Amino acid sequence: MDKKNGIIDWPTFIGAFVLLLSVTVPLILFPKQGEAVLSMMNTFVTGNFGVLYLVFGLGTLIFLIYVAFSKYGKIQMGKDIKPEFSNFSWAAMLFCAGIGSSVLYWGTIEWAYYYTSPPLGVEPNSTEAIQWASSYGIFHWGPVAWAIYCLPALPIAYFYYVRKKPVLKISEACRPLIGKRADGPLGKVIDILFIFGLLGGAGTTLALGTPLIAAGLNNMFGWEETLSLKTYILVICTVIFAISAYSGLKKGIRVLSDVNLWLTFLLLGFVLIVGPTVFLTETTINSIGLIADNFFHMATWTEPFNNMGPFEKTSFPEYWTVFYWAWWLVYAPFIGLFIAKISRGRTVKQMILGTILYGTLGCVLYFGLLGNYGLYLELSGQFSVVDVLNNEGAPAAIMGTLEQLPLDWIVIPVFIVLAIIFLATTFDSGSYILAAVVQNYVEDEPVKWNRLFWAFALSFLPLILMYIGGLSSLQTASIIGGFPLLIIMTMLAISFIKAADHDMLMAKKKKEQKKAS
Ligand code: NM2
Repeated sequence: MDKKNGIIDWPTFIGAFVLLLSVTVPLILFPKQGEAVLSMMNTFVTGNFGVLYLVFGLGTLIFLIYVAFSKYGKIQMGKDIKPEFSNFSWAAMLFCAGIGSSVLYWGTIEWAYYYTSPPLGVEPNSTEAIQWASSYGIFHWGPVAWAIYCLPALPIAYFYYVRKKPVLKISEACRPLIGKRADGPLGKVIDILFIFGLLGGAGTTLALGTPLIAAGLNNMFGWEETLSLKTYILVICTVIFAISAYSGLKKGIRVLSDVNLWLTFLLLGFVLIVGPTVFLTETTINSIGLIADNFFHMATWTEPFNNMGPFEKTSFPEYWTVFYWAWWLVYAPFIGLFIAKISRGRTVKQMILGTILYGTLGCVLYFGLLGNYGLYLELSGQFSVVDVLNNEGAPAAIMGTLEQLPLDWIVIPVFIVLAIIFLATTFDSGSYILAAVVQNYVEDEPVKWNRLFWAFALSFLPLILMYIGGLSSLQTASIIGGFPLLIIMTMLAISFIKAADHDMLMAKKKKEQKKAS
């Protein structure tokens, strides 16, 4: 541990903050032009490099499956120790950490976007579009997504438990590849880009989640959904978290996470029972089959012939699949740290298969129940989600869907409490890791003022994004933030293999020496 330079790693701290300001200040000063520039950047990156994100996503899944079943799969995170948590707690923690308020949002409404603007050249609002509508959401929250989450967990857990070197910096996890340069400018650049990515991803999350909560409060109390209401919501979520962090209530957020897990079970179970149970289960199973059948096609669909001959351009891959992979990417190193931490005693194979299977399963439940309930309302003619989506926007359509449930006056508050807790936990874990990365060493926990600083910094970008408005601006935050992560994640994967190979070779040599002597 580098104690001689003081606790705060100022170059990384200032570098990351300046990068944040250099993005946010121009957006505040010139919102109109800002929106145009964001949309240009979005089109440029997704249009020219979209294929990289897709290749990266599929490549990650294939790589991890190979690792799981190769000699690396047998590596245990800490020799001969029993896994610290039961499978159930491990899966629950993994899921809660990886998922935030966005699953409430997209789980309920994603299908409606795909129904009206479907992928794969399908006719909008057609019977075929219905099938893809209920499947594509699950795909975007499925095995590729969770593989992206799992990748950084491998090197990090390896250093934690096998080499017994706790890493809280991404640059540190790249050390086997970049050597001493991890301590120099290259290491700082990696950490700054990671922070930048996380700020972008959290920006997307918070700028989506806040209007959802505002819509819920509007539904419950009739409050107008103004920008100031949304600002209050962001501030209150930060304060809830700040109080629990500052008063040393370490358990606070843990308790909130548990509450969230049970409320989720309650909500989803309720929808399954009082909703159209048979429709929900049949549609979900049908979607799983459809995805299984078309997995590679979906993962590689780049819409190559857009606007050529008879082909019309939909930009579906750029708008959705690329955006999603980018969004999972920016969160990945940070969730990777968490997955690593809870995986003591597990083997690499268990970590990989567990993350992909349990993570996907959790998302299938949300999308299968909440999303397909909305689809049911639409198809049965009971309530047109699509109309409300087109006329009043997604938060209103989500509330409209929930209003159709019996006891909606309880369901909506539960849903909103879930979203608020999810937002507070995003602030909690996000600020923890941002603060840790800008410190030279961490004693027990990152310094408090540092943590609070990043908690407030986390709300800059979403505030501005909400002010500018538009789904595409929100998506751009993750897409741009995710771009450097494509390289950093590849470095992490190579680091893991290099470190494991090196240690295996050493172990073999040692054994041979012992035999010889
Ligand atoms: N992911 C899962 O906003 C959230 O729910 C946090 C978002 C990457 C799409 C994660």
